[in-house]
Amino acid sequence: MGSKKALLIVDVQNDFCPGGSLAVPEGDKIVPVLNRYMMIFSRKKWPIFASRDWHPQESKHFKQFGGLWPEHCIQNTRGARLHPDLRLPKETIVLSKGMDPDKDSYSAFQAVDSKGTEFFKLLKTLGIDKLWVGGLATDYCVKSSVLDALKFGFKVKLLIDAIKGVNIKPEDSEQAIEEMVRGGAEKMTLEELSNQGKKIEGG
Ligand code: VGL
Ligand code: ZN
Repeated sequence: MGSKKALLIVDVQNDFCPGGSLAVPEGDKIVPVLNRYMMIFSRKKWPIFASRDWHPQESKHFKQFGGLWPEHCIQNTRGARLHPDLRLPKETIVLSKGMDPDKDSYSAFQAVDSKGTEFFKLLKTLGIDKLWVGGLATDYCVKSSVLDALKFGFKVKLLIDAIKGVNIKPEDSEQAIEEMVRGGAEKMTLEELSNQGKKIEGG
């Protein structure tokens, strides 16, 4: 039995990058790194998923309506668009989440594709058992997606050169990484990958 991997890029959207309404410090710095991971997956014809936060104008997720956050990633706005420098291969499957005005949906496992099919179902249909995860933000949507993936039995490589956190408290991202690793995620970087050479097939 072969094992199959997929890449999950979490919420690399304008509003989470410098200049956006909920900017993650240096959020855009991970874009070129993610582009390299995408090249690897694309060449191997391994699936690539890109999730996006996709909120209605009014949502309990926003401060204005009792939630935690300034308005961000409102459907069909510039802020909600995936970062323009992200070189998504045309086969990339875009997932949307956060459409329910009554819920905070941080995990990509709460996201659906353009036909409304849930991420978990898509992974099962494709026979995926390993996920490589990068994106924004380490301490929210990346963490939540990774912990869900582990809970559902996927092996996870956390791409620590391709994540950035909000850090409401300065230690939030470090703690999030520890929590993911404790849950079974393995840390990975592009550099390690190139040192390993061919081992990527098995990894
Ligand atoms: C996120 C805060 C609010 C995220 C989404 O993508 O990490 N963070 N909504
Ligand atoms: Zn949000």
